Amino acid sequence: MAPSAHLKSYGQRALKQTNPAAILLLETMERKKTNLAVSVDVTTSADFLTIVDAVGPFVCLIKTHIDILEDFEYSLIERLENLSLKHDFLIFEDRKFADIGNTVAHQYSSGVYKIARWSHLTNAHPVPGPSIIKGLASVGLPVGRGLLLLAEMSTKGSLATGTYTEDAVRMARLNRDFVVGFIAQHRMDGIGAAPDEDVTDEDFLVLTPGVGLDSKGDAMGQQYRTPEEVILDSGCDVIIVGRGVYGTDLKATAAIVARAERYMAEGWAAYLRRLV
Ligand code: 5BU
Repeated sequence: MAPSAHLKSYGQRALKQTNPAAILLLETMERKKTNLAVSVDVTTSADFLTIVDAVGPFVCLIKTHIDILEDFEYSLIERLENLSLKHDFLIFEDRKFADIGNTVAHQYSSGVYKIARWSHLTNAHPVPGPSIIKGLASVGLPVGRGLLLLAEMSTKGSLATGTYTEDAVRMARLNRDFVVGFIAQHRMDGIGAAPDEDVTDEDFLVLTPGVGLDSKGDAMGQQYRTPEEVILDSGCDVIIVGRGVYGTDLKATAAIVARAERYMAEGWAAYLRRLV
């Protein structure tokens, strides 16, 4: 049997992908030697841009919740895109779409945020069934975007387990052009496949939130694992870190940079240990 795809380098894996966003992400990870994504969950544009500029050199991806910015103006997007070019990272709006195909297509293309215009990757809950992928793909595929399905969550008591997770993987397999992988806590290769289905070449990206080095969780159900547990033990590809990097003092830029460097180093060391 062929070795599981995640035992190859990010660069080798880029060669086998067809979706432009997946290729860009893997190439960026290889080039910058980082599997760190920072989730910049702050509420003012000034803090947001300062933190993105500070952590930019250390990340492959910046994850946004664009709707939590209190002073959002569309011009922020141009500044974010400039930082993405300056520091060579991709953008992932963690929108967690969850409606019928027609509605999500509007939410993705239009409204205040026009997510498909600037976000290389976005994500969706599989709960509505395959029509959600169809709706989002009608907007995202023509402009080279990629979708991650939420197959598992990091929170205590999450309902996204067992057959729900298996069904998410089956949905992804049927939409390989647009669905590039999962938000999940483990590698998903082969999950839910029929006995006669050949999935040996399958290579879905797994991006994993719930990563922290100095804490096991928060007071609202978040659960943290270390980069080593996520990348080496669970075979995931990207560690997503929010508060572990930006911390509580948003003005302490030097400390934010130091933490980004630490997570980058830990994530990359775990990846090098799993390469065969
Ligand atoms: P934290 O500060 O590292 O806990 O932030 C984690 C981020 O990842 C935050 O933006 C969440 O919305 C996001 N997240 C998560 O924590 N767990 C999940 O299962 C999913 C997203 Br899906």
